[in-house]
Amino acid sequence: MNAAQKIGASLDRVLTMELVRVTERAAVAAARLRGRGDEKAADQVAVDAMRKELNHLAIKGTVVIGEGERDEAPMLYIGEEVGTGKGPSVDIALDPLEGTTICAKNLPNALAVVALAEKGSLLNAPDVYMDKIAIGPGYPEGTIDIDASPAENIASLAKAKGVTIGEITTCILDRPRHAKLIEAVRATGAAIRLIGDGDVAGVIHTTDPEETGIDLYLGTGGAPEGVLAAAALRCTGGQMQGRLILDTPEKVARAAKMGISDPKKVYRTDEMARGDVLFAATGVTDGNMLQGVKFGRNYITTHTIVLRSSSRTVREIKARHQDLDKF
Ligand code: VTB
Repeated sequence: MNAAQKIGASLDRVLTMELVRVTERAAVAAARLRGRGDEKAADQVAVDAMRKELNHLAIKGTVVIGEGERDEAPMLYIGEEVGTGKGPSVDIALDPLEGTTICAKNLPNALAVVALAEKGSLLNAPDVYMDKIAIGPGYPEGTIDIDASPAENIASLAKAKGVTIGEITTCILDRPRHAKLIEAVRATGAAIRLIGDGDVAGVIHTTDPEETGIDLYLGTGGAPEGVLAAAALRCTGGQMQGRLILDTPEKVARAAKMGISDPKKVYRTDEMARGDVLFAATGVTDGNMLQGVKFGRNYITTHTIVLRSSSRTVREIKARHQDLDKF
């Protein structure tokens, strides 16, 4: 066993379940502020809760995808060290509340999300947009191509799945910048699920089309969210491609500082999330894959998906929490 494998083994064994607590705690905190119309407050409580729980983990963790640069994010900023400091050195990508607006409006698919990987194995993406395309597992390599047209990608996917184009559903963020994309997809006869926010969930939904009804994710969203989604796909076996949108000299320079020398590079799933990866997401609001937090009379229930790349195990954990003082 080499050093990397050793780290991998301990990542799996010790941390898979521990990671569940991290997203559970953040999700419950955010869920208390569902539907209140206050995005910032919901995000803040999720950040606090996630940070507290992360600091209980026996890791020497560094946040590489977080709430922002140190000067703009007081907590869980990029570069912040988390964990007890005793344990494997790992990189962490997180979004304590993915879909702050969804949570504030109590609409579907807000999540608390975290990914953990061997040091140096997550793409350190700047907070810019990323063009994304993703499908779930089970399709031949090359079924999709970020440089092909929507019509070509949809036809290729329909063929690989053995269905008609009209039976394919794509997921796209509802944004004016996607007007042409939406038009092009509709022209093919495929269906679109337009989402207001939450493209981490959108990409992950492609991994289980029978459950979620989503076959293909298309469009431009946050690059940090792209890396988080890629971490999930690394664990389940889907295919994702992403290209950073570095459309100003300032963005090119910012990316260069983070080690990105080719501004036009297409990143594949395992270039955004390499090595041994763990991923957890807990539903904040009810969604297509995960139920939201429920507040019972004497308990709270949470629904979490936890994934690990080395075994491709997909665990769904429905937890009933009775020690309410903890939350
Ligand atoms: C997406 C989505 C997020 O940002 O990445 C999106 O996953 C992209 O940015 O939930 P715009 O909102 O500017 O389009 C969010 O909607 C919010 O962070």
